[in-house]
Amino acid sequence: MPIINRHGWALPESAVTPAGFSLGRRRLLEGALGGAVGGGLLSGAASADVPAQNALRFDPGRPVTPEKTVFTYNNYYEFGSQKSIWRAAQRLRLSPWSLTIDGLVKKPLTIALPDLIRRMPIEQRIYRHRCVEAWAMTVPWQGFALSALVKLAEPLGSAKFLAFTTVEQKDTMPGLVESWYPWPYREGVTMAEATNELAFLATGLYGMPLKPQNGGPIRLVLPWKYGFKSAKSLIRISFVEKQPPTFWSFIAPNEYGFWANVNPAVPHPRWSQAYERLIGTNQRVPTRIYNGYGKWVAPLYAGMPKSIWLYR
Ligand SMILES: Nc1nc2c(c(=O)[nH]1)N[C@H]1C(S)=C(S)[C@@H](COP(=O)(O)O)O[C@H]1N2
Ligand SMILES: [Mo]
Repeated sequence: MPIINRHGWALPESAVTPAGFSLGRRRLLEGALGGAVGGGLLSGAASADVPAQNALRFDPGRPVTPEKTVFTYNNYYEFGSQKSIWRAAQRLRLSPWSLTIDGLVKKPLTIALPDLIRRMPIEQRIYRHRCVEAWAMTVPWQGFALSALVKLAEPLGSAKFLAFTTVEQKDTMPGLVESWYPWPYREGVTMAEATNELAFLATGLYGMPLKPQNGGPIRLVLPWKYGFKSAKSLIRISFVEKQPPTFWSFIAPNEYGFWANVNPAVPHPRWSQAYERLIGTNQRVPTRIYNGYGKWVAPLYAGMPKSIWLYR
């Protein structure tokens, strides 16, 4: 993504896109839960109606990208800067895994991932994904609303932002030796963004546990923002008072600012954002403001300039 304008879209245009993709409820829950628990849970984990309702409310309006494509075309700099890091990423240890929730909260917590998943209302969300490099996909996540985790943490009134931290496994992540990068990978959102109903924590993908290359076992998904905001393989979510520093804004603040809302009218300093390329079909389509999610998120930025994604 980064400093050199490297368009990594050399992808075999093999896969046929499955239209009308949908997952059964059992498969969706199994994906989220990593198959770690038995069937007894399936009846109790979430209201059966929620996934169906959200599948309609968040209809991506275009076919889901083939899973092979989503599994093999990735950005995950801890494993290298090529799109083909999926093989290297298989070394990531996904278990045991725990997530720490701390900072300005009434209920700080370090919780094993399977326990967290059991407590959260698991559902499926099919979201458009838009990378700042001007490529896009359509991705069926399983997981839970970030707002459910905020509720669990009971933030204090002084908490204004959430800061996300990605795991650093020095022995499995060759990219960490690139010492000019400010590891660990960090991201952040405002409290209002975190509690917006679109903000999501994914633990599954295509009804399977989230794979390492896609940010397993748990990652952020913010579909109205450029993909770099959606930090992978989270180990910590801290509630803080001040806008937290972020990985990419440290490297290139005028290219990858804190807000990073998808906006076709604001070019990246080195390329246009007016169009995007759908990975898998190669189709070139116009980019939409907030990646087409303005109905949900535009009010969050009322009064801020339309050139918002550059603003720090
Ligand atoms: N920890 C971490 N998270 C990350 C990245 C990364 O390099 N490291 N890349 C980001 C970028 S630029 C994009 S486009 C998405 C890609 O997610 P995907 O590979 O699952 O499509 O992850 C984001 N999250
Ligand atoms: Mo990206």
